[in-house]
Amino acid sequence: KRANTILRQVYPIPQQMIQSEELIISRKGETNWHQSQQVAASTKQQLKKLIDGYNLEIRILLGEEAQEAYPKQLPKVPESYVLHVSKAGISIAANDQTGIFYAVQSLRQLVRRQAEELSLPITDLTDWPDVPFRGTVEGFYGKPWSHAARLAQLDFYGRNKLNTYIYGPKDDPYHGFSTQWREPYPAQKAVQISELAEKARQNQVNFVWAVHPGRDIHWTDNDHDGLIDDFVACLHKFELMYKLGIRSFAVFFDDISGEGTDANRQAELMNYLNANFVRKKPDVTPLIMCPTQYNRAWSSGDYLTILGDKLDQDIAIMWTGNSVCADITREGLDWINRQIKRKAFIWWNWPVSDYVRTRLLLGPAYGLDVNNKGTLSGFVSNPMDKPEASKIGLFGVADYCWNMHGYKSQSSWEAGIRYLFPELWSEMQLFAEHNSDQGPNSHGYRREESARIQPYTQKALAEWTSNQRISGSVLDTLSNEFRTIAGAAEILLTRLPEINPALHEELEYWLACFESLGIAGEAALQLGSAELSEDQLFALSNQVFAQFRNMEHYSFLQKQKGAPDRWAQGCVSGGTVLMPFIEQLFEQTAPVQLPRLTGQTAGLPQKAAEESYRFLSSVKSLQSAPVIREGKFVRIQPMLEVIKLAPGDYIGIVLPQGIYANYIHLELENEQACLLGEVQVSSNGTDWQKHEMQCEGSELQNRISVDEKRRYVRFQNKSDKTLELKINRFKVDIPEN
Ligand code: LOG
Repeated sequence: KRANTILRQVYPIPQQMIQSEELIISRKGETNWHQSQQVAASTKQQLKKLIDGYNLEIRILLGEEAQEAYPKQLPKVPESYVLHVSKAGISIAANDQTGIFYAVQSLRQLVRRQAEELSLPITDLTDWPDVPFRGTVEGFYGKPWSHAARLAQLDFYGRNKLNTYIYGPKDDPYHGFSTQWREPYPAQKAVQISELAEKARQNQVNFVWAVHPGRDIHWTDNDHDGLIDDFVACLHKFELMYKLGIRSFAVFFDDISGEGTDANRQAELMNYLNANFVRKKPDVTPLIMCPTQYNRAWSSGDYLTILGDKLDQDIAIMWTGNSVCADITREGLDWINRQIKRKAFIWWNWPVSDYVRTRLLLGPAYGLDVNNKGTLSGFVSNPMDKPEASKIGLFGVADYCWNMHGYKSQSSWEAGIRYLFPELWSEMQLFAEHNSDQGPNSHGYRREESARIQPYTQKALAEWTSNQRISGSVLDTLSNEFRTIAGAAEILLTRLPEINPALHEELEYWLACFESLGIAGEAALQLGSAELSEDQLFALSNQVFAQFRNMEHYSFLQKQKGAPDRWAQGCVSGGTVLMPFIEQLFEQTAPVQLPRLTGQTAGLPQKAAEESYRFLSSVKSLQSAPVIREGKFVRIQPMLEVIKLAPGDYIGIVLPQGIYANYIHLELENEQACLLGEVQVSSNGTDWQKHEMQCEGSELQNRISVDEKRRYVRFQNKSDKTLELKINRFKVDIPEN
């Protein structure tokens, strides 16, 4: 038996595929179509574009006829298909329209079209998905995707065999995370939603519209008609969305506190919608809900088991894993499935970056157990607010969900980049490789970054420390890397505006930083290397300083772009390995080299002693939350989720030696924050004093004299109950310089 040589790979990697020699089909003659049943017009159109006009037989078998033709080969599961290419022609067989559509997506990757001939390998392909519902949940905080971006996503999903798009951007008021969930969409938005629903249909994608009522929901009956008003309001909103063409629905209860979090009531609402809406409309797919306790770290009491027992069996329950942002393990799935008495529907919080907005998450999708098949009902990924850049990660998600045992994160990532950026793949791959980690964050979720080069950066620093010299091979490797980075960034900045303007718009300042990083890195390495004249020293150190100032400037521009979003942040490129490397190298080489120059001082602008501003909390799970200094403001990076402070628990900020607070401003999104807790200050971190605040709703603020020398500021729960709140703002002002 000959080994199965794959002439052309197909993504997502098929379950079973055998290929032999290449077949050449000439243009002379005509295409003979045989089909048993009506194939969806949009699918047929795509197929025609691929093969029409070439001399071949094409046979399409759907439903029963497909089973009759391939009784053993075609799996009896939705979306499966058989694609057979032989000298006699092409046969496609599937149980349903989606299967036919997917066969066409695979065929597209097999054919090479030339003017006079078509070439494709002789192929025997049998395929089916490991996860029934696969796709994305637009569920992040921050600027929602644009209409054009969503249309492009839906085409991308179709091509990559993703069948689910859940619409739930936190910042769409009509989705409802504000209080407008009951209201209909304005006319223009409504038209766009209809367009998206239609685009989704053409791509065999379920467009799931989600409502987020829990921040302002009342389980009461004001009309005393025996019906809870907000149950009716929710059903009414679904009816409106149905009229716009939506056939799949979800209800989200994440990141809320108070009345809305009651598991019994949530289950009653879901079952009500199921009975009075979903089951009454034959063309509506089963409901999905996102619970309030949506991850294991936050689960407590009987919340999950109440849902498990009470929620109708055909309603899916979403789950982010062992914590908010986490790998998806088999052990974790087995645990939650026992609680909810059904297979969890995974909401994977990657590559979402709303909690680390200076970073890009462009690396491979990994941390997904290949033995999860059969234990989950769906898998959707929450992406970045950058739709084009998110496709890198989503390509991997599609591949994993389709065929877990065939999934290899690294090769899938590389294939995805080649598929997405055929003309610029090597530059994009380099950029992605160095822009993949979240950096320190409150969820403690991290990804590999610059793993290929890190051994060299470590070696360089170690060598410099021990003998103030970096060996030739290490130096060459690193110099070459930084030079390639600067070159790649320049190419991307020049060519993307034409090749992929949407991606350019998303990434321009990160790319600009990447170029500066490359130039700074090369200069810093030279500074630490050979015998240099004073002129050379001067030029090189100036170069490093200049590039760091550039990066600060790009970061500032990126931040402006995000305005007026109060969470707007700048940008960092290579923030985990490359930036720290340049900083450390410079810090070590500068004291040795620079004293030869008069008037030069060490210390890079961006460094600005960030580490010395610290977060302070008695809550263990929060302790990795970053504190950021920007000019005269020092603030805790806003947290998106509801946090729980037990009696006596606190959160706060520590300032560095010799820097004292002169203003305190908190916004804790809990009307009772001021009543139930207090702001305290300290000079030594041990003796605390209450500081009077002016309170207005959930906002607390007041001045504090620098003469009091307060380096420590915290908010403590003084009540005897757990206090739920959100840190929308926790800011301490310090004197400017
Ligand atoms: C939110 C989500 C957000 C994500 C990452 C869920 C179910 N809800 O902590 O909207 O994008 O985490 O920040 C969440 O994950 N809250």
